[in-house]
Amino acid sequence: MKFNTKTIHGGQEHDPTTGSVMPPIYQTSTYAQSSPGKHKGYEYSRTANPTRTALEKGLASIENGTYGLAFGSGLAAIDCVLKLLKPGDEVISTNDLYGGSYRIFAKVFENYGIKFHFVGMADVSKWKALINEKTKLLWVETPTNPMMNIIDIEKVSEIAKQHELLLAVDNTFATPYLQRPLDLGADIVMHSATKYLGGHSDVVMGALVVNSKELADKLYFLQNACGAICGPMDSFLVLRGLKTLHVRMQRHCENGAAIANFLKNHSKIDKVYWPGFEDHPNHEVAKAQMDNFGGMVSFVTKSDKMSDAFKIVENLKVFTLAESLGGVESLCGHPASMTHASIPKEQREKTGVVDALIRLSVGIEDVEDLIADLDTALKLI
Ligand code: P1T
Repeated sequence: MKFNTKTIHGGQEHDPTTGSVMPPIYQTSTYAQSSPGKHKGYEYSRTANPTRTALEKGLASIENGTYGLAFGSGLAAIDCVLKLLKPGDEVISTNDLYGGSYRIFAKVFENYGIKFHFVGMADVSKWKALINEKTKLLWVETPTNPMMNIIDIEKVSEIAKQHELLLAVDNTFATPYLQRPLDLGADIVMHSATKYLGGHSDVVMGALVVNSKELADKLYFLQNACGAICGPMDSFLVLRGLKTLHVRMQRHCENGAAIANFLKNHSKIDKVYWPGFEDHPNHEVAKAQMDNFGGMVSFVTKSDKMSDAFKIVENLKVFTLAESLGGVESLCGHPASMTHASIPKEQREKTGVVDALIRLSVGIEDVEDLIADLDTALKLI
């Protein structure tokens, strides 16, 4: 099956009891057994639930993977990956990443004896020397949140293989519509399914997809042993989201390109971060590993003032000022005080997350309305 067919049919079957086209929301915690251990494949809903199983199969299918796992949030999915590690192990992670990912690494797992190196991963020569016998995991987010840097997954995966390291890629911004990390050599794909996969800002969820049976068994063990699973209603909602992922992403990309170009040509704007620009430092890598450039755009005004950034986000009317991204509606955010507030100022400014930075999640409304909204707000500064 090709991608657009997989989003709808991948890993799915009609419900065997009724023929129901969508899987029922199996709102049950447990399943009857005819004799101890004799059951129909389901024992307890932390371990497995048929609605979640349908979603997990769908997730595996669209990422060109074999095994999918769904969790109660993106961070719960990251937590599961980190629990593959032991005290003394080291991780090399990109330094430009979602603030909550930084927080779970630096403020939670550091306390359990795991060491994290945060470094710009776009340039391999800058971080290769950090690899030592304790290094176990490479953590890549690409495009990065919120600076839209691009990391060459294939190149990182060659290094991971040479040194027998696990490579995990947070594919939240790109989605498998644009980029399939397992095909490029990654071992684990991670998602905040809260974003584009769900697509409607009505659910918080995380996901992992892998190909290796051995790795999948370890992750399924942790998913069940630690228990950060999602419920059947949320599984149903994200499964429904997957079915329109391709048409939504197509429009997100079109609108994202139009907004990025509008901002680039605006007299009051200094920098626009979007990998579709030919002068983006990693444009060639983006072109090679992604099928288009997505709907996320960040920018800084020429005044470089936080007060102007606040004025813009407070006065946008079609864009809603809110955390999160990837829904059908356009959102704007101020990373320094919102999504990336948990990264120390000095550290975040090094990667470009300055106080004047604004991040847009461009939705699928009529783009003329989005441009008019930005134009009106920019007149106020
Ligand atoms: O929010 P949650 O579902 O737990 O996912 C965390 C997460 C992981 N990775 C990336 C790239 C993310 O963007 C996120 C969540 N991000 C936001 C809430 C945000 O507004 O950036």
